[in-house]
Amino acid sequence: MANRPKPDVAPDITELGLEPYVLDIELQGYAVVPPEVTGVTDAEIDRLTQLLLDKSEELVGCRFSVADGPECELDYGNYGGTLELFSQAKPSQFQLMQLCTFDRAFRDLAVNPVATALTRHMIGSAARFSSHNCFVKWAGDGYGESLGLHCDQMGVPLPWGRVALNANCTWCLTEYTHANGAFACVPGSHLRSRPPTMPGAVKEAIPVECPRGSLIAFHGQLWHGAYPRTTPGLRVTIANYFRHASIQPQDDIPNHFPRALADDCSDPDLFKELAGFGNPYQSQVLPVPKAVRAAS
Ligand SMILES: O=C(O)CCC(=O)C(=O)O
Ligand SMILES: [Fe+2]
Repeated sequence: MANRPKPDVAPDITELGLEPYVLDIELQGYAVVPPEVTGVTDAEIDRLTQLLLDKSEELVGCRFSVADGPECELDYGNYGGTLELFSQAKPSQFQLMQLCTFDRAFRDLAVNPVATALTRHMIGSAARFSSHNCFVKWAGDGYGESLGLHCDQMGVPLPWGRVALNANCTWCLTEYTHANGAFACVPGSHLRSRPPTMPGAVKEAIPVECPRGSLIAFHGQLWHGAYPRTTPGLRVTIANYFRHASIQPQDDIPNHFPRALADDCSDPDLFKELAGFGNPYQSQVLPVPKAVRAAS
């Protein structure tokens, strides 16, 4: 039909067949994208997981396995956690940070075409990296009764508009079930333009259950958290966190990320753009006029 209106999405959304996920993001505030669509293979998920388990062992000092969890009891001392503080829950996870400095596999994931197309749908062409983190979680209190419900955009003052100022690409390296400690969210809450109201939000929350390798892409205004893990073993997650260029990054990637590493990935140009390297005004970027003196 000659006059059929064009859908209001970028060409890469159409080319990658992502319209159903865009619709989910628009209506529910999140989309669960299966590995067949993201193109991330089973072997790649295995390798990412093993790298993270090895790094965990290096930092914590005991072995970790997806099936059995940490080999030892873990002691956090007086550390109370982050989202755990909402309910005074005892932390049963830790985060590994700056993943893109560890190995090329994490940089390739950071520029995954499906994840970045969905992120740009939410934030626009001003999308930039904020931080790249891993969550390693075992059986325990999780975030407690509050489920740690929050919005990733909560640092931005109200009123919030419809453009996401943060977006999150959560890669589930292990299967997500309610009992395994799945992501929790209130579908459609990104349309309420405000942070969660407690404790009512907990009753509205649902577990997002999905197979290993899935991507959960979600809007910075979605009310979300996670359920405690009640089964043995580990939930291993990569959270690639994006921001609008007007928002401060969690990790100062523009100034501190080693630039040579950015060239070593599947899409260096995209990595550098999302990293936000080369901000102007950090040197005398604009010329100054020259004084012209009359010859004496
Ligand atoms: O523990 C989780 O799954 C949620 C973590 C979270 O809030 C986030 O990645 O923004
Ligand atoms: Fe979050």
